[in-house]
Amino acid sequence: MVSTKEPYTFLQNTDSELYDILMREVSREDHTLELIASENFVSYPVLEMAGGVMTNKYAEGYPGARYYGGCEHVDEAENLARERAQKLFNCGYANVQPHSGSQANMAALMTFLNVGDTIMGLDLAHGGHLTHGSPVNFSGKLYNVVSYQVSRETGRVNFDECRKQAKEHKPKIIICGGSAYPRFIEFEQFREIADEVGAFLMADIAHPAGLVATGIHPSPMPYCDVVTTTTHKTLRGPRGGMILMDKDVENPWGVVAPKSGRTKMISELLNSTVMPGIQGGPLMHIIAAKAVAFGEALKPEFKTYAQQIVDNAQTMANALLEKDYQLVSGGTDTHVILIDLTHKGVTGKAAEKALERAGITVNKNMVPFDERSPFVTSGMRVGTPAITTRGMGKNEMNHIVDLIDQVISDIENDTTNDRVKSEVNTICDSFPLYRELHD
Ligand code: DSN
Repeated sequence: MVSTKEPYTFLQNTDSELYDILMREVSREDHTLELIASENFVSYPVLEMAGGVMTNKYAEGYPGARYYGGCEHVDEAENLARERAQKLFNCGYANVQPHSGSQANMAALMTFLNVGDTIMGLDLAHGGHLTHGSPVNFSGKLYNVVSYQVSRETGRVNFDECRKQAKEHKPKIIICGGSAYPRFIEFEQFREIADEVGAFLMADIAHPAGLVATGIHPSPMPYCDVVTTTTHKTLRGPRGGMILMDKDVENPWGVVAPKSGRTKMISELLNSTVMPGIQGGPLMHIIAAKAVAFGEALKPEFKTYAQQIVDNAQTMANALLEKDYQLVSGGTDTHVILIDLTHKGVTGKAAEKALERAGITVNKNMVPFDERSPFVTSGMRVGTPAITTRGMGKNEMNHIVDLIDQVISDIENDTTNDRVKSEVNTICDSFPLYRELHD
């Protein structure tokens, strides 16, 4: 268990090789500026629960109906996680067992669809996600995929085209949301299209979940049949996934309970797709850590924090625009900024590498209509959850953009890189992270 008084003593005494690796990672996280939009730093309580003894427990099934004995305390934890998730998102159903966002998406799709059905999702290169129909993912292999895109002019979803595609291809489900879409997800507009073609609507709010929970981003609940998310991005919980529904209703596919002949609720089908459908034993230490994180997110100060994430992203976006960077959609409503580096003459790959040498972690990212491969890309994605968690604000955002610009404008110059690295260290020292774990 992690103790902040004598951290990792057992590991240190028994496996110095792994202890050293862990300490190097603690130090890396502390001494770099983490701008990967999907990453964040959990609190000590979440870290303690995630590193706790519930990792030992097998608990296939759901609270009150497990396949193993001794589940009374993990049941308490999972019930709290579900209750807190429902409160946080103001909804009637939560399944907190998916190991990841991809598992949550797989369970939702496998519940609502048959193999071979048509799905519509945002093109990966336009900000979507692998599980929204990429040919290299289960979603692209099991289903017939029609991808919608953003408009070249606005960088926002092209709803005219999306509607035309939906009318032509009659998808059974439309997925909205993605991993590099800087704007609010337009749930209401997607709902209209879904209704026009008789499709289900699924929202993947993995990225803005913390902003949704605090009311900063619109809620998908009134519009979507099913909602999936991760728990570790803006929501600041442990790495994991979750499935939500506004209201539980009877399934429309005529699935009945074998003994009673009663029509099953969609929640029952979702639950059984997660387990035993695609997962076995739930990660009870992570589910309990999700409960801790949801408890934190229910506190009023989490709203202040979530607003600061967005304020920081907007400060950063404005500073980038002032330095003549092109931003997809011209800015951001959220924690994500997608930068098109084409006219700077730098690839995403080169920018990511140079910035990493300078202690700034970002990821290369395709931009809409990108002519480069996903391994090179013309863009990079930056995000503010992690640096906001460290307590950074407006001054630091402007300073960080200045540092990014110095590196990108002089990408081959090691001296520039070294100078930036030393400024990064100074910033990190002013906003220490997990220092008790390695000092
Ligand atoms: N890998 C996540 C991201 O970076 O957005 C999505 O799964």
